[in-house]
Amino acid sequence: MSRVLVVDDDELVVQSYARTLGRLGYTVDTASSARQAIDRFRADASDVVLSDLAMPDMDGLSFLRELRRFDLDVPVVIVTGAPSMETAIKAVEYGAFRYITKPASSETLAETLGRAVRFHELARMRRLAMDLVEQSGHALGDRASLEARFESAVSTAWIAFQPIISWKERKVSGYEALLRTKEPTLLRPDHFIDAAARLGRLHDLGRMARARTAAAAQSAPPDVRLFVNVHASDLGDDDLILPSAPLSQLANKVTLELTERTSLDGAADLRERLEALRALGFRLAVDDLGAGYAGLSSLAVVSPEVVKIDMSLVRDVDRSPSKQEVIRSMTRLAADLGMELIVEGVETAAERDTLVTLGCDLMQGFFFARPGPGFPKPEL
Ligand code: G
Ligand code: MN
Repeated sequence: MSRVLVVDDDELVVQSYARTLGRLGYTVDTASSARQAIDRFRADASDVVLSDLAMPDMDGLSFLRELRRFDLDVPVVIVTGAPSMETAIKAVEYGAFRYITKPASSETLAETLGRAVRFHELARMRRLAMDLVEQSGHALGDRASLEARFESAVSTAWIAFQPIISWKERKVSGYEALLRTKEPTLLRPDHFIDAAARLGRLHDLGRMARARTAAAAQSAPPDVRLFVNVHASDLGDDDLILPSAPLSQLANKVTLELTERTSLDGAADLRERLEALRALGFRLAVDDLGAGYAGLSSLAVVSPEVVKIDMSLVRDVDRSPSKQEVIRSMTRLAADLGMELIVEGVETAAERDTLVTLGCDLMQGFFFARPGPGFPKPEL
């Protein structure tokens, strides 16, 4: 038997729905406020929720949003006296299943709830199927469920550090800070960042990551430099160039990595902002060099102190004369320009040894140490 949770602040309305739905064969739970409904639902999930749109403690849309933190699939049917286009659009965005107007006839309820229950079953199957093929992380979902997953990802976010070593000196030269989360559907950093982008929360994410990096850096070994990734969109965030921001306090230890993967062309007053960052004491790196973005090279615009060679060029470099030639030239050019060069993604001794013969010294990759909590010590 299917379970329906009826939420309305009007006791008479609740009783009337309960009778009708009981006759239709549903097991009915009731709640007289949104808060109570959330508690009920968490204690014992129902198959479908029938909710009033206007309630004193929480409106129907906030209720939907809150509910989605606990359940991404349960269909919610919103009942309202006066529908407006705007609320209808919002309701759909937050994953309302359907919208019905008061007073709802027994036939309408039967038909709507019947479909909702089947939909729920389908949604559960779809999730099951996605888990089977391990794609749930990238599934779009509705906005409310994306928000719920994003919030969970933010609240369980942590910073991993991966050493960058100097091979000549056999010592750690710095650590790259890498954003990680425990939210199972957003484990891949690119999915996490995608979610932020879709929700318009990139700046929030960047601020959080920088603040946590600054906090974690308090326990860094002395004399190591820190490398911090900055998304192209962060360049437009005033927090990045704010002298009182947590990371700005450590600026003279920090190199900001700007990826070559996305274009910097869109960033407003880019040159001024890069100037401001340098004035605070930050150094700048162009990250993922050679990763295939075809637009104007950020090298010319940024004129970085550091370049990081993308791991696609490093992979199997010992067996690819053409990759060797490219890296040899890059190493020479960087030296001529007074830029530091770091090779990323070194996974084998053969890659390391080849890179050394090509003139590389600063290296990073699983071969030395995987990113991890604290400041992992590399194999040297
Ligand atoms: O784009 P960026 O260079 O910031 O990406 C760094 C990412 O590369 C991190 O997520 C890190 O876990 C990953 N990484 C670091 N070292 C290696 C490596 O040796 N091999 C592979 N495949 N990935 C690596
Ligand atoms: Mn990086």
